[in-house]
Amino acid sequence: MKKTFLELEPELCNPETAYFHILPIPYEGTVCFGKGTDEGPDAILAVSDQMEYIDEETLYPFYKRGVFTCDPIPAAETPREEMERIEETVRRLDLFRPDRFPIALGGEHSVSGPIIRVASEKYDDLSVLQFDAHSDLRDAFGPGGRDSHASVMARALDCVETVVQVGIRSFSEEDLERFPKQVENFLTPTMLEDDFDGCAEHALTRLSKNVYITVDMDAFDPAVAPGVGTPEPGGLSWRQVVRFIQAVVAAKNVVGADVVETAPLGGRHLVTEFAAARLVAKIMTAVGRKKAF
Ligand SMILES: [Mn+2]
Repeated sequence: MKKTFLELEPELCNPETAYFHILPIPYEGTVCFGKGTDEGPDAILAVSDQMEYIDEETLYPFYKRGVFTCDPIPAAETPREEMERIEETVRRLDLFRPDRFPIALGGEHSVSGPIIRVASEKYDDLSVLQFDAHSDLRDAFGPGGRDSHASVMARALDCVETVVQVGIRSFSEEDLERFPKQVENFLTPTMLEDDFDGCAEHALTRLSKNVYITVDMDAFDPAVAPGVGTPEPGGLSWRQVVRFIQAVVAAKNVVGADVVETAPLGGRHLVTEFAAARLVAKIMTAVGRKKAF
């Protein structure tokens, strides 16, 4: 049977009336090191109904706006075909309709590229807020070329003017040469530790009115999310990421999000998929409380 986020009663997962649309994208085609992100969406859906359905900070019942889980996008043969398939699906399902809020579940990070492309056509003045250990700014990398997971923010910058990158602690010389100004949009874990409010304020001045959020689970410290392909020490805490998202949702019009790069460790090591599912619930809470209708 098809897995759905929260396994809700039929009236709460009607695609016509549900506000939140979960889009599982179990794709891994360009990853050259730690593998398993294609199992991420299923693992997140499988643990989602083990959460409580009420937010502990706000007492907001985030499920009540309705949550529809779309059919997973079947993986394509080549990275290019996959990107086209995602773009076509997001368009066909009309996921950026004003009365819908899409949350995609990856899958490797390249899947965000075509979603951001569609969002940038729907919304003028779109910027991207990325949580990630890696800047992902290479113009092309490895087997995926320009559609590599390591190039996804270069692809985002093809469509939007600004990408603010939070949690960054791994980038190449080439990134800095190609995007010399981008360093002003890097907010490293050290910067957040020293001055969280200053960092959030800086992000708000950089981001435009409409914002798309992409979360690579390796932005978190590996203690929070160990099941990722390329773990990097010294990452963000749970509360830093949640508070940052809450601050941006409060100040901007957040139009959609994705949570990618969960690579389940298997067995009883469910920490990462639980963190991803809870993060989706935190995003739903922040967005759902603000956009009351
Ligand atoms: Mn990434």
